[in-house]
Amino acid sequence: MIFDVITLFPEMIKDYCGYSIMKRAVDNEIFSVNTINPRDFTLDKHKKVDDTPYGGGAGMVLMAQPYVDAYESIKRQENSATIMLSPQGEPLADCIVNELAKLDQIILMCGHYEGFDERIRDIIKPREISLGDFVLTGGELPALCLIDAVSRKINGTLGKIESADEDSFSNGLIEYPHYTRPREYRGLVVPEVLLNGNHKEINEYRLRQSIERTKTKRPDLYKKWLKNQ
Ligand code: 4GX
Repeated sequence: MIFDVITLFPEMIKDYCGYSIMKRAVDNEIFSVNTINPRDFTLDKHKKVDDTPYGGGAGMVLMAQPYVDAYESIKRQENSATIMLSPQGEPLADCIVNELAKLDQIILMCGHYEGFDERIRDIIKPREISLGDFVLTGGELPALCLIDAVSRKINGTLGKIESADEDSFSNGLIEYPHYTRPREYRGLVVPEVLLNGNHKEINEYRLRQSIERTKTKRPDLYKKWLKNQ
């Protein structure tokens, strides 16, 4: 898998991918993360990437030419998708993440300011994905969230112990409570069932906890889960 990120702030992308599980997977060549900076494709001496909006109004708009040229410089793999991160997109969810994890290449378009000259959308025709109904200052964080979520579904990114099969959402439920040493902390004790080594009982306990928690914390997910039983 190759992630190609079109961004005016490549360091934001590179830095995040240099830690923890992401770093290990990149080092092991499970996937790679490249950045393409539209500023490198400007044609004027001031390297201008944005301009004031036609029709007036606040903020700046990203110019079409540097962005489209940056996009067209990317070598396309056969099995690829181009995604624009924007509050106008479809909300990201586990099923979309699974679908994206099957691709060989994901091109991510990060915007800043008021967004893109509409002709960038007209020409590139990206799929638009949103992280949720709130507004950020730029597309880099949502792009990183998408890379992070997709990369952990790729074989080799997670070790056996971190396995994605036991994630929340893989079974439509949120996670059961976790505990580690010590057995007692500030008078709070670890549930007895987790200490007895009976894995059938432990699994039953965990499933019951997952169901209970989903019911109270995420009634929307619980309804969907019930339907699928
Ligand atoms: N989930 N933003 C993108 C600039 C922009 C505006 C319009 C394209 C069209 C966001 C989100 C998000 C803020 C990233 C505006 N780009 N992205 N940016 N929520 O709020 O994905």
